[in-house]
Amino acid sequence: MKIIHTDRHLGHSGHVELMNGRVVPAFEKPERVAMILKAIGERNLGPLIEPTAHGLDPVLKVHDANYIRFLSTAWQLWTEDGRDFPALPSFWRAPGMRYIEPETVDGKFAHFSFDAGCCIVAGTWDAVQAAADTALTGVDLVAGGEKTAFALCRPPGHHAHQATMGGYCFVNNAAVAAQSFRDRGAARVAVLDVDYHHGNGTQAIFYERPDVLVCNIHGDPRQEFPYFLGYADETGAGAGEGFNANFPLRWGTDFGGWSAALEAACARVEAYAPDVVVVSLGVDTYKEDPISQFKLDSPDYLKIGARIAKLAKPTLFVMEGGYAVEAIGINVANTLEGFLQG
Ligand code: SP5
Ligand code: ZN
Repeated sequence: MKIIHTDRHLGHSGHVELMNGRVVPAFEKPERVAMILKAIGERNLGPLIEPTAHGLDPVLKVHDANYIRFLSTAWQLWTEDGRDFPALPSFWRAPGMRYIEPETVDGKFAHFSFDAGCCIVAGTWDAVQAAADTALTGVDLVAGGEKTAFALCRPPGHHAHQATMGGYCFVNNAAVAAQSFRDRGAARVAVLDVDYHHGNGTQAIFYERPDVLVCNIHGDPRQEFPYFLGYADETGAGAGEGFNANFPLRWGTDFGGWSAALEAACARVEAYAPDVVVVSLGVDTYKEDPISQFKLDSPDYLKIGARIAKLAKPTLFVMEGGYAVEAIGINVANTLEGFLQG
């Protein structure tokens, strides 16, 4: 399987997040990709290819133009204000407040974010664009007839809404890919999100659409980030009613409980009979993940890959989360190897 990768993600580094009330180095860091590349190379899973430039049009099909303008100018706005350190929001909107883009930098950061998980540095926008191009190059390969491909996106994407960043995510790479498959003639696309966290952005983007089925297996929002989306009763709305499926699981869930949810999610995908599957691949379900609470072990990822292969559909893997840097490469490589052997 071809692995799409560029070192342009390296510009998104030296950033920070808030953890338990303190500013700490971000868990979403460049070393994650280095470890994945190392494991993929050791297993000979496939050649690395560079993404090709696709411009912003495919991104603007799932994100608002004002939001993309903000992302592309955020670092400039921040530094024009005399700040020479990484940018973070420290204000947010509450329900009942106005939805109007402020003119000033802190107001814009507040308007376009839902947490302090999206620190912006000088190289962030270039890395974000490169990640979207990485996903879109994966679409080129799979729409062009390859059985599968792995878009090694960084930063990740599944928490990003139409006009909101959060959870380390700026542009929703998996949603951009799903939309691009639609635009290239796929009638039905299924997104299977196996990241530990609910893919709130992907759900929101396609919530009222029947042409993209979104299935999510994740930490129960009663306990876990992003807290305010991901309940089992969110089944889609309007024309999209019945085309969203959530499988929230309690902290401490092991592979027994998790794989039962995967089976149920795969049954939903099979019933939908999609032309193509986009897998939002997070391995933060791993037992040693520093910010997560599931108990999956490295060999379990071989079985996950094999179950996804059993769907027997063209499949694009898009990288999302996973923060246990020592094991992230093994866990991603196991998923891909399980798929290739399955
Ligand atoms: C793409 C992705 O996986 N994004 C995850 C963003 C998670 N951000 C919030 C993490 C909250 C962690 N809480 C840990 C509490 C430990 N005391
Ligand atoms: Zn995650």
